[in-house]
Amino acid sequence: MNMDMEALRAFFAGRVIGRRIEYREETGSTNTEALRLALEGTPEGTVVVADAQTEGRGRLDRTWESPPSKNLYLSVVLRPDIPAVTASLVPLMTGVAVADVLSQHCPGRVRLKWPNDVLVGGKKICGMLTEMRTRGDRVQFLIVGIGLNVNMRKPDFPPGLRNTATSLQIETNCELDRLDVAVRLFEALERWYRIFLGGGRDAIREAWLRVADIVGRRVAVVCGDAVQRGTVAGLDASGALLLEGEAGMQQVLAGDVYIERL
Ligand code: BT5
Repeated sequence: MNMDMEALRAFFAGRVIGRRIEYREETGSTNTEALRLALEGTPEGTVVVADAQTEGRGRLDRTWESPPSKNLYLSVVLRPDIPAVTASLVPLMTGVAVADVLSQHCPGRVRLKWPNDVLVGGKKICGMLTEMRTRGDRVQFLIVGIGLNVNMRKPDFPPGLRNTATSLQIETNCELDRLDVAVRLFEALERWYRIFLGGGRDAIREAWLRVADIVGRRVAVVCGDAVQRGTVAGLDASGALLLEGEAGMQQVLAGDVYIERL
């Protein structure tokens, strides 16, 4: 055991992501737990990992299914010294990092869905929830939450999700070591976070668009009662989706994207 801890510490030496790891057998939400630690001043790169969540959260009060012993539920504390308005690329950066890891298992089948989903074969395998605290107009910290279905089998999903959700186990027919997936995820996040901090915003947008494969497609974006329709032109500098519609170019800041089939 000590040997393992030493090896893990050596692995994370000099890195940001994973420099402190807090493991919980069960927690309400790793994002809530990470928020608590961030308010207490935990260093950047702290990760909260849980085996199970009892109140896993998506956007807009949606639930994230988080049964024990199956998947990865984790939240990373980031403290970039940047204006808050430039933080909107962080969710896209996270998606690109997750896609890097998943592409090792499912090459050519991983797609990013704006703003925060990762799909394999058209089904949702990962959801991300980024939350931010600001101080004045600057970022105080960000909590990047990632829920990744690793060893979930079809019957483990509630019936309503069985046709829309998937896992690495379902896609590859292999049971995977969650720790191994987590370590590769930390590595990918470290790589892309350095690119982000180094000003590589174009690289992030380009990588995101490549994996999303959505430019030129007709989509409907639903946000509450509002629906915006158009052809995807790309992402603007802040990571907002650009739609070419009848009224010209529109910027989409929030919503769920549906590809319209002709
Ligand atoms: C998300 O929200 O996709 C963000 C999910 C973030 C979860 C992580 S887990 C670690 C951290 N701690 C938290 O409390 N949250 C983060 P959204 O785009 O609103 O999608 C939510 C929808 O995805 C639900 O309404 C379901 O339709 C679907 N869903 C729920 N659980 C799922 C699962 N395990 N796999 C696939 N789809 C799921």
